[in-house]
Amino acid sequence: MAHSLTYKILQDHLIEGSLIPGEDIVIRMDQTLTQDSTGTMAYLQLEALGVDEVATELSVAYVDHNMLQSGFENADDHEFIRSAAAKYGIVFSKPGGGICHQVHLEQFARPGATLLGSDSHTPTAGGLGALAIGAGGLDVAVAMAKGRYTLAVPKVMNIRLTGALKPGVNGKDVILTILKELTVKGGTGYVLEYSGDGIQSLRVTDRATICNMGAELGATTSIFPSDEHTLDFLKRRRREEVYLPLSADEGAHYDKVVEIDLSSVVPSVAKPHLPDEYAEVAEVAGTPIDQVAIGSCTNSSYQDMMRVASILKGNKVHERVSLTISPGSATILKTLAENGALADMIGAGARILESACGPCIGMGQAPKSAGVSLRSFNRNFKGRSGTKDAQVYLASPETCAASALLGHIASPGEVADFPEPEFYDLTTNYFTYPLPKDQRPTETVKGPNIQPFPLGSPLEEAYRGVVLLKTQDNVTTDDITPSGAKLLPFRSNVPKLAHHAFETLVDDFYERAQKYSATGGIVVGGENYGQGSSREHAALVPLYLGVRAVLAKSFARIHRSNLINSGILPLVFEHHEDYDLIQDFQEVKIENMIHLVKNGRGTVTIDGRDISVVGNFSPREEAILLAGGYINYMREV
Ligand code: MIC
Ligand code: SF4
Repeated sequence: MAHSLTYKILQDHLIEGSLIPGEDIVIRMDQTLTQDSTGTMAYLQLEALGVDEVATELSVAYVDHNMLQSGFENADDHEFIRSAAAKYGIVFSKPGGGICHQVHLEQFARPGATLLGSDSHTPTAGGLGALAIGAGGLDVAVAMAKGRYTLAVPKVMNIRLTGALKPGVNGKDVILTILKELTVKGGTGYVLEYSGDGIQSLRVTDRATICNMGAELGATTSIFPSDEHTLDFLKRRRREEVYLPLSADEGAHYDKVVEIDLSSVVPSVAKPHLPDEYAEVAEVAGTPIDQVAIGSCTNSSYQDMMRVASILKGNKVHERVSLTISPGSATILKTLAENGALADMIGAGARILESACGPCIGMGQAPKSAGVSLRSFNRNFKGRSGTKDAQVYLASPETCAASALLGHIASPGEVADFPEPEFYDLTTNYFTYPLPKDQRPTETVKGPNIQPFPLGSPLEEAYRGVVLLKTQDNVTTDDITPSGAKLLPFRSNVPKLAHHAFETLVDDFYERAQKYSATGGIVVGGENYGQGSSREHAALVPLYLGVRAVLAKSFARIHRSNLINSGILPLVFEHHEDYDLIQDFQEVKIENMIHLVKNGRGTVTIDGRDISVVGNFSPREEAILLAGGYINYMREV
């Protein structure tokens, strides 16, 4: 049978099961990556699994999120991760080495490999033909421990690109256009597989940008074929030995096909506060801006930086605008320093930040009150920038740079191409490679900020509680467990984070949970509940606060898994209109929870009314829920 590229890679890595959409399979994970804000939890969980080294071909622990070190907390986290990497045989990438997805693309990703990362933008490596999936920390811990990952066989959507990009338009404009077509939940349940003549006009870095923001569509991952652009990318980094040409079989079956004509793509933006709030730059041109931030795992490649430098060269950033630039990796920053592009940026009045996530996750550079910020990033959720009433727009680095000069949103015009270095001098001095097994330390270092994580309890027969909170559609994990400079230091401290649960939606969730601590309760959601970040804190914090179930119209993939892994029931309304009847603080009864989980459907009684709910749990998910979470389940099997 003619297979998609996705199914070819899955087939090649299959350990258990068969490729039937919706069925669980177990695949071999060649590589894993973690970053620090989810990594602390992943390494605590790896310790709890009791292995002595990783079972993958390569695992890398990056530090790129919590970089402010305004107290001992971040530094403690870094030290814990460094020590865990040394103990378990993992490559450690120091702070300053760069953003995990950019560094991984440059130095480690390879066509045809499987990669699991504790970050939702792990699919960036799909730009190089890897099958790269984002997951919660616990799934990544298990992949490190056993080299295996269980997933439901996804459907595959073919995005056929025709035509060629016009000058001044790049991968970011393409993915914003796709977001307009498909919306933030349009990719749910699918791998997005790109093909068509149009891919010839996309370099690996543009492809990586497109795969990166597939996360904003809710897709399981995104992938491009591996071709001469892939070979060129690898050659320039002296890594051509990992090259493998890869594409779908002729006549491969796809569950859905979408066609995009690249020549019709124009400079685009996402308006506040969702990545699918599409507008052409021309429609919002002239909007005054206060801040421009260029960088993030989406758009911080050498190509992106050079195009920005060429726009800034010899010009002056508008006096009202604060322009920040964070190159994606130490290698990129060093190359820019060597070829003079950094001087062009500084000369224009840009603020150069270190190679890290920075403003993308609210680690500094919060805009002023009600400020308008234009960013080359991937997410513009309300409050994520650190300023609740900021208006954040997303655009390509070229649009950002041109707008920074003018002080308002503006079209980038045509940016001249630039020569790419024949060879990049890949910076490896930020890496610590693991020692031979018999020389590795046997202990990890845990400062006072590293607190144990909560564990669920085996499923009880009957349950009584209240509706602790009813939310709307598209609630993000940034809403459930906010991040930013104030909270990122506490990613290894769930009790502390709990005080801020749902704080972008209501200011008293913690008090509500305290008031009903005897029974706990449920959270009610609309469509696409838990979209965005992979942070499992968005499940662990509710677990800690006594949330037993989340009842929603639909769930985002990673968050649903994280809920199950923590032992919280993700239930879906059978009839969406029942959602309208529910209010905060109504009484909740579930008479037969075990039966509900085993049967995959049942009844939740809210305010005396029976509501039909569906679980659709796989046998494995059922066993995990009955055990009260993945760790309990692993201890049983
Ligand atoms: C994000 O972009 O939201 C993050 C921060 O990288 C998260 C991970 C996290 O919450 O730590 C992600 O995308 O998974
Ligand atoms: Fe970092 Fe932002 Fe990318 Fe998340 S989206 S990994 S915070 S740069």
